[in-house]
Amino acid sequence: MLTLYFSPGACSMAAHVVLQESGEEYKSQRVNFADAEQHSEAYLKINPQGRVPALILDDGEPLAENTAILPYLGKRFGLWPTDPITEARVLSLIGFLATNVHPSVAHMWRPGRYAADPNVHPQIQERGRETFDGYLQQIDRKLAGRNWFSDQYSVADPYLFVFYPWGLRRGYPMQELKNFTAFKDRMLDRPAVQHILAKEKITL
Ligand SMILES: N[C@@H](CCC(=O)N[C@@H](CS)C(=O)NCC(=O)O)C(=O)O
Repeated sequence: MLTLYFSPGACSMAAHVVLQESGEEYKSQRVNFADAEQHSEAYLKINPQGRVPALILDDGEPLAENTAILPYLGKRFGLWPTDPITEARVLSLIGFLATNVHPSVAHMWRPGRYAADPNVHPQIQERGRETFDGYLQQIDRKLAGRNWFSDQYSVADPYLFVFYPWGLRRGYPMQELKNFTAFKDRMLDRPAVQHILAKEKITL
């Protein structure tokens, strides 16, 4: 059975939704950031980067990184395109979220990752905010006239969904992003999304 290590509202929520949608039995294990459990000796054996998500596979071996976990789950549960070009496009979207959008958020909320000197943190945070805001607008444009991030619903959608509450938390006027907001509402219609939001105690 698969086990997901997650933290409420974190990027691990994407894999959590996919596991819930799969209908397959799975376990989920909360990693308590308030107690710095992600840096504990036990958790570092699961993911040496001290981050969630981490997925324990059927053979007991851990798998880290959204860029690996989401395609794996997508292929296992039929939320992944079979056509090579469409697959490349979904990978491109996942890569965009993992390596562009997510780091801009880390600049806002985890400036200590980027500079030891706290005096420069406000500058790093400001740059993160500007960059994140630009990505939110870019995502909104990309969603114009479409239901999902790619042509069909895929694991890229729960991943994209994570960034909507993050935009609210950042204080961006998310309602102004009409296409992203309509996408968020479509996600909220899905029972698995409702279930995981309740389980992780996330309100939108
Ligand atoms: N590249 C990783 C990034 C994972 C990541 O940064 N996770 C955050 C939560 S969204 C985390 O675990 N943060 C804990 C920390 O910074 O101490 C992935 O996409 O899986």
